[in-house]
Amino acid sequence: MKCKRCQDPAVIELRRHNTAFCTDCFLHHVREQVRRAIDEFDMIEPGQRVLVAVSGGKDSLGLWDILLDLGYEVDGLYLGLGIGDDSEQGYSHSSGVYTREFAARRRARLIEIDLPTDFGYDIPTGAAAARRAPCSACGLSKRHLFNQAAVDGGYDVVATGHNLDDEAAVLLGNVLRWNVEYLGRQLPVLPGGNGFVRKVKPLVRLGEREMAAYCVLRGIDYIVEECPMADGNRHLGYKHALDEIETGSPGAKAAFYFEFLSKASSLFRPLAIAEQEDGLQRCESCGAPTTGTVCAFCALVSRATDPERVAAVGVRLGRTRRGRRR
Ligand code: Q46
Ligand code: ZN
Repeated sequence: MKCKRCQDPAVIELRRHNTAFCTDCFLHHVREQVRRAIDEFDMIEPGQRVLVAVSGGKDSLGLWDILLDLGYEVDGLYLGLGIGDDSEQGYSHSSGVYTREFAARRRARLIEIDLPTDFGYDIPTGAAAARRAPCSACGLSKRHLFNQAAVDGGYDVVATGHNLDDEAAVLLGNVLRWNVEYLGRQLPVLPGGNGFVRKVKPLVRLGEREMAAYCVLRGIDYIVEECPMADGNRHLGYKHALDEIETGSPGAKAAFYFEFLSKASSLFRPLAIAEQEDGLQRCESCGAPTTGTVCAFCALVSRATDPERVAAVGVRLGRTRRGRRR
């Protein structure tokens, strides 16, 4: 198999694009897909400061690498979730190590926030104490803290490593339940304003396999292990279902997502806007925009760190210390 661009031996075949590339042409293709996504959806203006949310995985580290190579002023933000035990193999511990190694290698600036140290809870215990699903408590913590860090640091844009597979899976989940507010907000760019920093997803034109290949070919070490809390997560089931469809019909995933954006997304937009702009005020505890008196994050922290709730969770899970049984 030859590279369709330069005729050298190919290292990867991309059935969706009906093409194959050698290493150099593949790296060019990946950067080009990111550049096109940024242009097409007006994600980042020249000279804007970008904060990329990094988890130590292939998507976020790959995105940081690509944005640096495309010449953006981009710093990283790593959020320690306290998932897994404290050993070197523990999930959060090792994802932090991969992230720091990448930042040091690229001489890039990394901002770190650690939930257990800075806010007094970890995701497994805090979510149980607050009676929320782990991914719900985790998503809420990430959304709030990424936004807050961007506001505090004077960044114009927060970039996340959501790829085409992620976005198509979320879309499938939202369509299966006709979650119209979520459908109205499922965009590659969420505009800023009202205390929210602009959010962008520059990897929407790239799939998981492309990002994994990018990292391998660029020599970027990343955490391969899935988050242990993802077990049984509906999102993973939707991904597998879409992978099956894609195998028989290459390009189906991209068509599903991009045709939604061009043909249907605007129909749901008014519902989402109404929800976001209705009665926003400042959280009386942290100052973040919220529809109540206290924002959802501050409410989560107060429940997740409530000594009685945490003790009850410890007894229920038979825990002797943080994350021991995970
Ligand atoms: S990190 Fe957090 Fe994910 Fe783990 S707890 Fe769920 S949401 S699965 S991207
Ligand atoms: Zn708050």
